[in-house]
Amino acid sequence: MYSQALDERDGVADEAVNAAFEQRVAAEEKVEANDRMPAAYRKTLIRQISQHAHSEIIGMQPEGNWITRAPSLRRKAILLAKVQDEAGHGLYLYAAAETLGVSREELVDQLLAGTAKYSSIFNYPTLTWADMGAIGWLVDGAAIMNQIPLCRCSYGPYARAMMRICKEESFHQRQGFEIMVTLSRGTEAQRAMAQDALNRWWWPSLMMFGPHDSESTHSDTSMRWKIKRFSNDELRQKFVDVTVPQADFLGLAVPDPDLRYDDATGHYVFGEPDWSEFKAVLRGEGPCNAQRLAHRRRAHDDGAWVREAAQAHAAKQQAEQVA
Ligand code: BYC
Repeated sequence: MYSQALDERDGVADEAVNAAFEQRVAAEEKVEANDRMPAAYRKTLIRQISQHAHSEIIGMQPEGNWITRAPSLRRKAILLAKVQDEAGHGLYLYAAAETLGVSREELVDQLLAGTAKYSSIFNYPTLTWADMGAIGWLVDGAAIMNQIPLCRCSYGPYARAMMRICKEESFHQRQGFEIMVTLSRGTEAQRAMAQDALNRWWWPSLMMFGPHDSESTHSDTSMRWKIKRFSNDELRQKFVDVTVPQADFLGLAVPDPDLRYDDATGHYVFGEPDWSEFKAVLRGEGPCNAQRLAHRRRAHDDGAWVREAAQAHAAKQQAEQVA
């Protein structure tokens, strides 16, 4: 349980402790679970890691929707493996958050109560098979762009969890791009499906990086503490620079009339995402927010017997060890 005792041990009022911590982080030393740390550092890590864990768990739903309808056995096996990986990522991340003194139950309760955030991207529907391609290519592509720098995060347990996650994400991204290649080289109808998926997922993917730097409440502190290595806008720009040539390769059009390559800077100039839509999704008013939470709550209730059985088994084993 995240407790006041931890805050007190962290010495929020102890300037010497905080100064020593800042120096260690500036020197690129890793912070480990039992180290003293400012309460605000602990709090922001719990916030970010738990939001990330929730995103992985809720992120299973849009793709889970297509497991039974995958167009071949091969595609079904790959999609099943990908969704299982996401469950695993959620578990590593809850475990990393637990090293900070919060319990998984508490975090899961926050998600189920609707008081915790998870990535905006998972509140959009997956309408066609091409969405499996677009999610892998764009959503996992954006995730990798954001998460590779997190492998160098100052908090050791999070950084180590991210290394494993990133290896799997790169497989996810490639499987998505391969679906897009297949569809874009297919029939007219398949090409149209791929274009439609790109049209619907492009802007929500850009929103994954968060608000503009000027609107980002946590960036400055998180960058000073080397939790974040790049700002939201820097990562968004990197993503656009890498992804637009991939869309060209696929022969698909990025749905942005303002998109152009700027020779002078060597970067793409792109239009403005609809931030009012982003804010609405964060308020719980996206197309699928209610559906995603309702499904998660149902799955949690349906799994009650598994948790009870695991606890009974653990108690039995413990009793046997004592005997
Ligand atoms: N959606 O000060 P800011 C995946 C919130 S999983 C919702 O810039 P920060 C995958 C932000 O939390 C993808 N909320 O925040 C899984 C903050 O709210 P609070 C998830 C967002 O933390 C399965 C407020 O807006 N990836 O890839 O410095 C299948 C102000 O923002 C969003 C991660 O979680 C958003 N898009 O930066 C496939 C990576 N953006 O907490 C793929 C780890 C911002 O004050 N997280 N907010 O209430 C991060 O890197 C950072 O937390 C963010 C935001 C870049 C997301």
